[in-house]
Amino acid sequence: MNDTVRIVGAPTDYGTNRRGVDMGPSAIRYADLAAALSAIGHTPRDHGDLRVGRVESDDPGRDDAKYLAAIESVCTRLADDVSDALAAGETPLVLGGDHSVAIGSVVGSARDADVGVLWFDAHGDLNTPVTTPSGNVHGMALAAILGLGEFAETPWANAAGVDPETVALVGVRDLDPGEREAIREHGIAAFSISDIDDRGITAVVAEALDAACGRDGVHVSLDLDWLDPTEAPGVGTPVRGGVTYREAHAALERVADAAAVRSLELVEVNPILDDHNRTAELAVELAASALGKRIL
Ligand code: 4U7
Ligand code: MN
Ligand code: MN
Ligand code: MN
Repeated sequence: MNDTVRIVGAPTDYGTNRRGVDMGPSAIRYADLAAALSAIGHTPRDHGDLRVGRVESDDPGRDDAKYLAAIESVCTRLADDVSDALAAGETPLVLGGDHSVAIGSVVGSARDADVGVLWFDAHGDLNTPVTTPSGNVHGMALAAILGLGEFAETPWANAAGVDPETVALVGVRDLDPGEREAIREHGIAAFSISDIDDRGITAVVAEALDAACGRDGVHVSLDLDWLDPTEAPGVGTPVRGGVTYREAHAALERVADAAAVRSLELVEVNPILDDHNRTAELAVELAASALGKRIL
């Protein structure tokens, strides 16, 4: 783990139909992210936010992958920032924004490197423009990263070159039919919330790490809707029955123990829907756990 953490805000809401997730980076900073990183011995370097256009004045372009052109513009720039951070010996910490920003994070993290992906989410984010029920690209982010469906012809997205066999979904509980098929067809390791019920979070995370660790480590993508909505109400697509506060910390502590975190992102925090910034505060706490915070 590097000591310097480069914070990059990607304030998008192009990938979702609920407005407000573009304020995620501000809310997470306001929840004292920098202080939390300093307290555990890291040096935070805040690079500010990427410039992102306003969804209200942009054209969605197509119904089956809305605002894909705008998302390309953000993700291409984000990928460069993430790979610059790594080249400078810093650990990238990306603040979303909706989950479509993961395309940029992973493309940047995997540039000239062998990287796996740990996807902590209620959802699979494995839809393609053919299978999507919504047209929202945040539900297609992982499919884009893996070059599934038409994303095979979307060079900026599948530049990641991540092997589906080094991806693990942890705690999924809301999958669409096309996503189940993608998991089976491409051999993606998927651990559902019932696997966590049966075997416990630490056993599941150990297996997910085994599946997802590339030679150069792992990109950790944390969608706050992974947690139960009682803990994380400030998200656009809440799903009941999520992981608990302690399960979430335990998971990220184990990931930190594996000393494998190459890059990290916190996405889908929506301050408009939140309860006094509770979800942003939780995001900060979980980032600290993933970056080495210990109780003793
Ligand atoms: B998130 C959904 F249909 N699967 O594709 C879709 F249920 O980044 C939700 O995980 C996607 O929050 C949620 O629109 C995307 C829907
Ligand atoms: Mn997601
Ligand atoms: Mn989700
Ligand atoms: Mn969501």
